[in-house]
Amino acid sequence: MSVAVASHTLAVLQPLLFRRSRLGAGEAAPAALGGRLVGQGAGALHAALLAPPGAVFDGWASASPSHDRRHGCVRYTTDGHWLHGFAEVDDGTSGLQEASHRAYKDLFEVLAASVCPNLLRVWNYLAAINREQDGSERYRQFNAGRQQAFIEALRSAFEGAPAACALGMRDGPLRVYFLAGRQPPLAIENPRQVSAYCYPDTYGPRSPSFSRAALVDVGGGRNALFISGTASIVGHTSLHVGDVRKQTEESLHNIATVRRVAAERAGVAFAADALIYTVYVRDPANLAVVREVFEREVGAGSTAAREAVYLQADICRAELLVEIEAHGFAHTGAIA
Ligand code: 3EB
Repeated sequence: MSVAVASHTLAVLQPLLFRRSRLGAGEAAPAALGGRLVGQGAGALHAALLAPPGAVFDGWASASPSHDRRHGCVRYTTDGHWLHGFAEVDDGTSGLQEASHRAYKDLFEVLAASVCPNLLRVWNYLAAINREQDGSERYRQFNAGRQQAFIEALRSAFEGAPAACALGMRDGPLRVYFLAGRQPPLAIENPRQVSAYCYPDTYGPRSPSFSRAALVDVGGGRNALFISGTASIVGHTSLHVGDVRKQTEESLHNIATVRRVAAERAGVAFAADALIYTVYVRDPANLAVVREVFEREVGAGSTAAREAVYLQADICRAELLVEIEAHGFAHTGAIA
């Protein structure tokens, strides 16, 4: 094959594929880029899987061959069209601010040296997110290190930041999973909420660096919508303190608003019942109520209800009892 043909082939975006698999189902993802394991197994998140039983792997893939690489604290896989990886840092010695700075510094170095420099979606997991340590809450320390790394790498920590989530695990190192691509995503904000990167400093001296959602051309005439972790926050205030039912309803109202804004931008609907959800529940005793409200919203018999994953995790504000993230695909032309 001539070089000209090879480079022409590379110019066509290889479609990004996603599969949520129950472990043991025996399905092999094609040319897997990597993903997130929850439940049992080596490398699984340090969080209890409340439902379904067993283990679940959220895997990203494309049809082209990929290569595993390492850089600093980052392990990643890329096929030249998409890049998935994770940074892992034990914050025990350095402290969490330094750990999150290092995770993001290393992952930005990976992206800067790749043909996939654009961060689309980030999943942040850290132990004891609400614990006070050395005079400040660990989530605030995480935010400080993250924002500093964004700014040093000349990345937007504000408008145009990737979609993200940040959850508290029972223990373990800081782990930051990330998905990147060749083209920048279109950042989506929620008109019911103050953008997280504009939160007042009562929530911490350095604001969180994420957008409410990201819309991405994933090839094959499809767009992906990545909806960030979404909680019971209106404006910048936590609502329904102590009421898990209302918090779940408010979170889903926020997700519906983000879906509507994304649909306007993409010119195509992202139906609630067609998304893939992860539901983070602080207190496992609240699972039944959260699930009831969630299934009522997305439809009891829907694929979304059947495929949803419920994890026990701490949310980044101590008063928040539930957080929901989602992503999905829609067939469409280019993003308007
Ligand atoms: C919020 O809306 C809830 O720090 O990356 C949601 C999604 C939240 C992402 C992050 C935090 C993050 O502020 C918490």
